[in-house]
Amino acid sequence: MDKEQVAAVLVEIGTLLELKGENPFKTRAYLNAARAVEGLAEPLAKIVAEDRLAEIKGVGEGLARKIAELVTTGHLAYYDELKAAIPAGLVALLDVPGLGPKKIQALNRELGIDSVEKLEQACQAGRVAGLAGFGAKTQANLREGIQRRRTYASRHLLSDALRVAEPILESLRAHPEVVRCSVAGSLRRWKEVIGDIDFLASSKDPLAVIDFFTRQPGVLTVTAKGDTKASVILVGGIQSDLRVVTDQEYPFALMYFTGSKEHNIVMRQRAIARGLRLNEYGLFRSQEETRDPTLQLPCQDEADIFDQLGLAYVPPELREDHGEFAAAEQGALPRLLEWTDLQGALHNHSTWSDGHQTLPDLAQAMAELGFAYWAVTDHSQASFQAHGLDAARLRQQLQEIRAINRRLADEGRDFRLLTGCEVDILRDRLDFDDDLLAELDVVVASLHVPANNEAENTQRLIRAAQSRCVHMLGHLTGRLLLEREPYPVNQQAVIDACAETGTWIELNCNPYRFDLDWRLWPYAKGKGVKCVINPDAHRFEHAGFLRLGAGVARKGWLTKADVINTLPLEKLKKELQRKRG
Ligand code: DGT
Ligand code: CA
Ligand code: CA
Ligand code: ZN
Repeated sequence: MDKEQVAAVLVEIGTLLELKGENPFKTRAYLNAARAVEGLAEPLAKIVAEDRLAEIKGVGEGLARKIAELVTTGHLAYYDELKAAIPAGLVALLDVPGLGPKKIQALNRELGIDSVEKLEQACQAGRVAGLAGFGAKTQANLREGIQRRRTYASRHLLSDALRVAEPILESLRAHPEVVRCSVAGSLRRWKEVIGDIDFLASSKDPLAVIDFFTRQPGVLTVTAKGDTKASVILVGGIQSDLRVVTDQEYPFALMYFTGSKEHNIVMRQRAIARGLRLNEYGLFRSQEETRDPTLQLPCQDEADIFDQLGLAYVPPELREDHGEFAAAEQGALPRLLEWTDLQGALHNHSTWSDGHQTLPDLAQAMAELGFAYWAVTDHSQASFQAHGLDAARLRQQLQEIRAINRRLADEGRDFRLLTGCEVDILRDRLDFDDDLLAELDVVVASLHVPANNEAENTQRLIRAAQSRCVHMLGHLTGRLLLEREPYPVNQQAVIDACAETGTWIELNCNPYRFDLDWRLWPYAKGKGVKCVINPDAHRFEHAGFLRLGAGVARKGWLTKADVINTLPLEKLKKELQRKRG
């Protein structure tokens, strides 16, 4: 286990202990240790190997032993026993938004609630509202949270699915009996939310490959194991299938299992219209369903199949039956953005607000990653919970950034930090005056405290777009995938206003956001609105979100020319002046 995973288990133990009603000091020890582990600069495995865990502040001998067990075996007996000792229903209640250990204890003590089902019934009967510390509003929120969890439980963020899928894919590809191997399904199509992970491999020895798959480190449970197919549950509770086919069938199976279903249906119809049959086994010269190899049209890869059906190769991200057929028929598919086209990012945070890295550390790390620029856009004063900056602090920050840039210039480095801020869109104005905003290289305007009213939110965003100081709108709908619905807003109207005012729209590529949604980018692009792919980074690692965001941009049909942060620094600076000039 790496440090993030270990820290997650420690946090979980702390929560379980609290749920059990243990002494708060003991609980807090686990949370502190989790934070210490997460903040380690060295790899955890190295510290364990050198037996130096107990040297970490906040980690005593007992905790050191537990961490070592987690790192070396991936399991912890103490944790398993603790989980087993607490009724599963109580643990499940932790997943209900708004419920922590204290509230769960109260519900259990006062109303005998020990499961999500019982909580839902109690809410329906109105018995929760009467409890001290709950009230009618909390009761309504709990009900809603339970319903939302139910629909989301079997769905996962793209980033979580990739994190478990990629090592398995790599390992399958290295297996000597595997000829070709890929992910398929929604993951290959780069959907923002994934149901299950589909793997496809070709091999002469399917049994060996299937056996190997079921023994991968990420596999928690094997739910089915046959001659050509296996199903497992992976870490994080994600379901996954592997299918193994012959190498001749591989392109057809890959196309079929990549989907989407809607895309597949049109493909099949196109085949039928040509007197052919397309299925997961092949493309056949036949008027009816068949698997007869003598009728097979030879295809080496997916491109050959598209070609047989009169289409240019359609990248997996576009296979949603959202216009790809018309474009592929006319050879008019765009050449999609590549994530290596990105030169930097224009919405990021530092320790000056709620980010985890200092400005010098950011400059150093982002330059090393090969970026040309990195804008620091910390929160403005209204976002006090995120330590937003007031005007005086922001001006101080500008001084520091300029000093860092002077040093970079002296050292002959090409990389630059850009000054900026993520300014809050308030009810009737922006959180900073135009004078101050005009001093900044980059201004992102975001709505962090929306109204419960579509017209008002839409109006506020449009007004922000009309400001000459605002370069782009940040995370337009405020959604958090699988957690929080978008606030009510007329996105089309806001896009139209951005088109009129020359304002860019962010594609926030935090994996919870991917906001603006890929479904709306073709509309925005049609209106001439430019995209900025922003990680909204609060930590070094978040630079990696750019790769995810580029995939989402591809899914939105965007090319290099549609995305502002593909520009080199000098051209970017010119674009940043355009609205102001
Ligand atoms: P997911 O897993 O819900 O995120 O979405 P997918 O697209 O990965 O769907 P999944 O895993 O059920 O199936 C993988 C692919 O297999 C799907 O994208 C298209 C193909 N497929 C599955 N069932 C059908 C079907 O009934 N008809 C057609 N034409 N294709 C199907
Ligand atoms: Ca799937
Ligand atoms: Ca599947
Ligand atoms: Zn924000």
